[in-house]
Amino acid sequence: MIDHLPIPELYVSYESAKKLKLEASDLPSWDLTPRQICDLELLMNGGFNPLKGFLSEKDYLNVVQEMRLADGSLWPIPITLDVTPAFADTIEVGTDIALRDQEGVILATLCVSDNWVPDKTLEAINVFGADDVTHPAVNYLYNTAGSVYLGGTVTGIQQPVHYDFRRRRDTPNELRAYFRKLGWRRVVAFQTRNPLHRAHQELTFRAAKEAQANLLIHPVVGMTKPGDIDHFTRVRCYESVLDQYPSATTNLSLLNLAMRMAGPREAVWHGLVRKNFGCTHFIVGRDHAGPGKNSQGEDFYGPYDAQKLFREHQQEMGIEMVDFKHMVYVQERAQYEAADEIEEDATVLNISGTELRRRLSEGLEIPEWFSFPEVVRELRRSRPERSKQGFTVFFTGFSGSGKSTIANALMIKLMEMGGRPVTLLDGDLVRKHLSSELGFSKEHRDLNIRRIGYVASEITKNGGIALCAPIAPYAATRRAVREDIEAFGTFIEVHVATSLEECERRDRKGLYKLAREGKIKEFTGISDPYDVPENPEIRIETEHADVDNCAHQVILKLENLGLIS
Ligand code: PPS
Repeated sequence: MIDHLPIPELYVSYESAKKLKLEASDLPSWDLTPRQICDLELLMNGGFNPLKGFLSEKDYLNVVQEMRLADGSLWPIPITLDVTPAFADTIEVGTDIALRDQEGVILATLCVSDNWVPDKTLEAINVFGADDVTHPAVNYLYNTAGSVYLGGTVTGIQQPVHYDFRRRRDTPNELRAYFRKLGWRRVVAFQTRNPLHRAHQELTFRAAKEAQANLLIHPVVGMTKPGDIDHFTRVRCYESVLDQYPSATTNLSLLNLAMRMAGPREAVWHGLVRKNFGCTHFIVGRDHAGPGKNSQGEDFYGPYDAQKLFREHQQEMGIEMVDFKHMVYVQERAQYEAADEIEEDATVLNISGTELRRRLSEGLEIPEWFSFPEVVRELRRSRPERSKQGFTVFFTGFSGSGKSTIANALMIKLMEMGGRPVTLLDGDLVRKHLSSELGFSKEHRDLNIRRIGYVASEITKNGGIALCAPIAPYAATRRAVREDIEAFGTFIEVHVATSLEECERRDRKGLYKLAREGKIKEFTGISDPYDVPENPEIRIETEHADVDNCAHQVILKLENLGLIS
């Protein structure tokens, strides 16, 4: 039965918030990252109950090692405030800091009780099951998160502002009140980060029927797996599917959670959060919140590990698991049925996620038995076929390797073809127009490349072609740029693999000579490192081909990927 009592929130009253906001403007302040904003919202509104703030070191270690807070309460995912060492150095334990959103609005204060350097390897292995950066959360942990954590209790001033789908966003107490008002006594929640197709509609409908419960479609709109369909598109898809359910049985509410893709631990976390939102049942599927393959090409988690861990804890959690029925389309009977209930000789039709993406990107038919026409229409609107999508070609290589020359030739060829705007972000030009204050330290190079990545991602998002040609010596930074771009379109890394000896022999700008004489410091290849790309989409050997041929190799790859026709 639903627990209709309100869940504790961390907000202070309206009057106190006004006063606190004024006082907080003098405090040291931390600008929250997008992930931290998601975490803070769920801390403040009770979605992460019983947490009262960002984890202390003691709670963190317990969560990492035992999946429990220091007081023994079940909690599988560390909710931590990661900051830079420079910021952490200025913060004394016992002081308050202001937590601001990305526009500088103060959302909360944090009374700092802990300031420590975490053992990230321990966190990666225990929480995510692998010290492998192909796992998106492990990659985030090592390459995005700050190296110091601050812990302490949070005092909530105001909710993060959302301008989109406002009527579909509910706090735990708002949803609890909604269930109470409608007299819903049993509610089964469906977690998703993908659009709903007919199979999902069938399984959620059946799950609700089996549990004799109402249905809450509770998609994540905070952060999901890099490369997922954006939440704007997904929510329009969900809304169009709602009237497929018997009227007044089903509700759609958006959850501003930042997923970690932590499989079994994540399933338990999702369950605890849904319990806070007033649900009595939770659907757990095959490979729930699985991040895909690891660097060895194997799945990170077993397909039913999440169900197993959830089942072990469901009593304690107070929310019951409904296992996901794998629904398949049976052609003879023109309907969806549970895969384990159909006879062997039935003709089963299926379209995998990969096949769906292929059909969308190539503009091919998506049959009505698979999805709803409104959903397909929305997907096509936001994901035009590949030859109309934006993309980025990212050249990397030593100074003088030929990056700019090949990128220029490629730009001309693409402009000759027409159809999409082309922008060249050449290393030298970027340093003149965007990064004129930067030098060549690791920090400055990273900043320079992240700026290029940001501009390229905007161009890609808006359907253009970005050609980037910096040295970009660090693999981790190139990888971060790839992620930024792949959220919107294709990223093609081109390693211009001219050897250092050849670049130095050419020495077109006379810089190698100066670097050898020690007159230029931190010079890539001479006195500064270059991580050779391990798996670029293209590797070009310029010593055996002329510029036209090098640019043509890229054109062939773009054709091969369906990006140009
Ligand atoms: S980075 O590392 O990607 O930020 O470098 P990038 O912005 O592409 O470098 C642009 C050009 O700066 C010249 N230059 C140096 N390169 C490497 N190391 C040092 N210390 C250095 N100082 C100046 C170099 O000619 C780069 O141009 P390209 O086009 O690569 O020859």
